[in-house]
Amino acid sequence: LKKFQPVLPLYFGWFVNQSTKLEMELGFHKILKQITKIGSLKEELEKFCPSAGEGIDSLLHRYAVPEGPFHITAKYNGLKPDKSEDALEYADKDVVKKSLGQLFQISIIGYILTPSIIGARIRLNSRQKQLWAQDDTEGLDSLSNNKTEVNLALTTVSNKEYTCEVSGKGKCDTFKTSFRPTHGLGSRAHMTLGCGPDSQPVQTGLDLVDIIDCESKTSNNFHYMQIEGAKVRYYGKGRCAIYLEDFVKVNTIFSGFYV
Ligand code: ACK
Repeated sequence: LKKFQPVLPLYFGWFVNQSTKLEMELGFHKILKQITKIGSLKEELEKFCPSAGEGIDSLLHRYAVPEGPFHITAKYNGLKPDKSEDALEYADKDVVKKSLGQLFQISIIGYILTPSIIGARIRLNSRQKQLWAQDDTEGLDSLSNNKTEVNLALTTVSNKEYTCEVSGKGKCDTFKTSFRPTHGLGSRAHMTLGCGPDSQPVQTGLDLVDIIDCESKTSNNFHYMQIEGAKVRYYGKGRCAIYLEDFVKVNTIFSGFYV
């Protein structure tokens, strides 16, 4: 019998439908709206994302929504997937074949905002991690040389007193416990929600690796800002991490994206 070769996609991943995409946009707009009201954070962001301080509309204006459905890339094959042993091997895995077309509930645990991208941060469960084949440490080597720079940025920022108009608390609080919501396998999982000038969606994963690196280098007493439903930390150089108090669950379909 002739064995048919699978037709390989540009990438495999979990996809949300159009109505979920719209709901997600509303959800993160609500969060961003609060962020643009945090006094000194606004000033800090303005340095790295010009006009971000003018409010949500100008902030959103900076970031183009990527074409196509919101998705979490589980395995990127590239433009010549048929030439890639690695892509063929992945497509041939039992867990992949069984999962295609199936429904998965995914947890959004927060958002990241950097001068290059806006992304939703995902926590994968153990079944979802079996499908995960992205590099969680890409770019880390160059980041570890930056240790001093990151610490410096953190110190400078944590010495500031942030005024938070939204919660009305006046000052920021400090975390009492270690704060590493995801690390290790699957920690790069994300959905790209927006791309800044000259930036591509692939940057979201790299910026998330960078933010996780900042989390690992931060003391437990590093400041955060409280907004409604989330905590916000600023890691310098225009990098913000938003930690949702209640995770958002979204339904996705595991599939391939073809070009
Ligand atoms: O936001 P993303 O995960 O980042 O979704 C898109 C998707 O594949 C289609 O472009 C991701 N992507 C692009 N290039 C790469 C790459 N070299 N490594 C990993 N993921 C990539 C991109």
